Amino acid sequence: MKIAVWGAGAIGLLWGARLVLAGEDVFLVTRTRKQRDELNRNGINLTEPSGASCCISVRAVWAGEKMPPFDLVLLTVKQTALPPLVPLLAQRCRQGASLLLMQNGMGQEDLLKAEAPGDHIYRAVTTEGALREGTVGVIHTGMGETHIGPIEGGGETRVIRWIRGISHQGLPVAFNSGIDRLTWQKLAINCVINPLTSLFRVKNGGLLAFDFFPYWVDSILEEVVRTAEETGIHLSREELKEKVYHICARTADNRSSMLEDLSRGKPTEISFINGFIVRQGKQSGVKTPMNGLLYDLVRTAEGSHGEAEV
Ligand code: KPL
Repeated sequence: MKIAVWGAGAIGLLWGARLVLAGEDVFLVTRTRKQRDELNRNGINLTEPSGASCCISVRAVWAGEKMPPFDLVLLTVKQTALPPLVPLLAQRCRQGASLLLMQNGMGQEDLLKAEAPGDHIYRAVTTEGALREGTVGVIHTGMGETHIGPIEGGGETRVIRWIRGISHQGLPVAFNSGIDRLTWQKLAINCVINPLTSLFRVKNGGLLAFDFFPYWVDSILEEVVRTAEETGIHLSREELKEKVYHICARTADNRSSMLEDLSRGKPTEISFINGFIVRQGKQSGVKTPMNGLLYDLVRTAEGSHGEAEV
């Protein structure tokens, strides 16, 4: 199976390295020629959670150049980078290829379904920590697990057999037929941590010190739970609340991806996180004032780049 890891950020580099080590036929697709050249010259510099590091040779191609047709594409680019990629993906994939979405947030599946109707779409939800270092380096900051499942049911497929195969080779992945519920749970966590850390310019653990935090957690999660319910997904607010506190504590020293984006003047994924809840709420008649407020505030902050962190 010819595999592409499309997007060589932290998760892309981590998965590119792992798949090469597992002996898979994999290409890393980069946004820039510079990163392609460096990867082809130096490989991926992977630092394990133990601190040990090694260099892994990879084949990298630039998104705009000729490449072999792929059977499976791991999409590790941000949601914001996806729309212009969709026509390219259609050209670079074999008919009936599989796409594996590895981003935060929800909302781009419809675009992919419309533009690549024959393709099978899977989603991954990961609890692994990875931090990009320079152009070709990635630090694996925390072990975790990645659950993968189809976004629309279906029987046994080549990709499902592949997931089982790589999990037997020691890669921390598991097939999960209920990936929708896990995706909503991850979305709920991102709806709380990402906008609040970026608006208050604190690391994930910093949120725990704010008096207002419990109130915000309850109100944001309540809206997410009610919105999810309308799509047939049952979530428990109490369980989500526990997860939010647990992640804030476990990743206390991390800057959320949205805080990173905002500080660097890059577009954030807010439209696919709180913005997704607002859109879903409008469709189903659920009021979402807290998520709406956070969406508006982050959109406003996107206009003013690079302020100092508190
Ligand atoms: O997924 C994350 C992100 O930063 O996007 C969390 C869970 C908040 C960890 O930082």
